[in-house]
Amino acid sequence: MKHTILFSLLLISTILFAKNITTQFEVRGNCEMCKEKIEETLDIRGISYANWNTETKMLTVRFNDKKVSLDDIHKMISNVGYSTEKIPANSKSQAQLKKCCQPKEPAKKCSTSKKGCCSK
Ligand SMILES: [Cu+2]
Repeated sequence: MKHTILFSLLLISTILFAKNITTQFEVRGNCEMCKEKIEETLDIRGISYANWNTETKMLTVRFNDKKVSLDDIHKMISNVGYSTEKIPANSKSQAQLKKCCQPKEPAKKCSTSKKGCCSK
C-alpha cells in the first residue's frame, strides 16, 4: 500500500514535470519575412509557442523537452538559413533566402513598415 502511494506520487510528479520549458535566444534574422519563416519552422508538435522579435532578434520559445530538445530547435533554425547564438546558419539554405533576409554587415534596416522589407 505504501509503495502504491509512493509510486502514484512519483507518477504524478513525472507528469507534472514532463516539462514545458520556456527559453529565449538570439536568431540573426532581419525582417518580418524572417519572422514568418522562423515561426513557421517552429510550428511543430512539441513546440507550443514561438515568437521572434524583429527588434531585439530574440526568439521566445516554449517546448516540451520530451518531444524536442533545445538543440533540435537551434538546428531547425539553422536548416532554414538563420544563425542562432549556438549554431551558424546552413550556408546553402542561407544563400536561398531573399537578399534582404541574409545577414549583412552592417545589418540593413527595413525602410518600410509593409510586410517584409523583401517585398519591394
Ligand atoms: Cu527577412
